Amino acid sequence: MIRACIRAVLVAGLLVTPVVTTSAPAMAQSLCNQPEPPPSCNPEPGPTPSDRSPFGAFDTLSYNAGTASVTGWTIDINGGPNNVHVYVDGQFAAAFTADQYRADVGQRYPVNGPYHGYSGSFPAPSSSGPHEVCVYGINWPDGTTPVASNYRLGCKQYNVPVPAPGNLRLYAGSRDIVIVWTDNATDETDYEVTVSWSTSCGDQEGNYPPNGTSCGYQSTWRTGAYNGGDVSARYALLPRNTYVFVTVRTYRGTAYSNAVTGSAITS
Ligand SMILES: [Ca+2]
Repeated sequence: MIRACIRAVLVAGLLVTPVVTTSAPAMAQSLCNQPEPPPSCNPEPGPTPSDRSPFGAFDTLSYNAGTASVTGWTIDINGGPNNVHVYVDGQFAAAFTADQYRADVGQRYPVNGPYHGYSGSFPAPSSSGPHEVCVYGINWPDGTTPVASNYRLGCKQYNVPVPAPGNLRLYAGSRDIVIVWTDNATDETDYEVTVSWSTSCGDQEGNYPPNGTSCGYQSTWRTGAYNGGDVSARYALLPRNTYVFVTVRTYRGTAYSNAVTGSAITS
């Protein structure tokens, strides 16, 4: 009876064996599950993670006529000199190597020394309005993983003022005034014109000097955008012999230029 059972197990084993031996990955995995797995199951660990992001500062930004300049410093403790990348309004603009002498950095970080400064100039947008400049310290890797990220040293803004109208000219008639200026802007939304004067209350057509209480009147309107040259506007229905004050400003997006002003007297 026992021998019959053993024979039955052996037969079952013979039947099962071909199935097991064709499953190589299962065999390899099982080797690593042993109490003392072979060396191939335990590869040498990699180097200890030690890469660090750079640090530093974005010290100054200047802008003049389509050229921006930046200065600052950055240190990567893993080596260097590392680079900085400059972005303007989110677009890559320039790269510089931080290897310039900065006595103050050397005093503050004597282990790293003074040669970590950067400075440089690059073309920058000249359209009127604010522009944002951001500087990133680029990581100097030390070969370990995870690789440290770059570091934003800072962001600053420069503003290109909206160009004011040029060469304001006023031509007053008896009841009207013609206003002429030069279009100095290339990207204006429009111009704002204000004409103001004073005359006697309730009598805009009265003569100068007005009798009775003086009242102020003002009219403001917007012109369109222009493509250079002289722009002309006219305001009629003014009282005669009246002092008229005129203001013109360029408008773009959310900002006005400085105002140009002038005055004339109707005849
Ligand atoms: Ca690093």
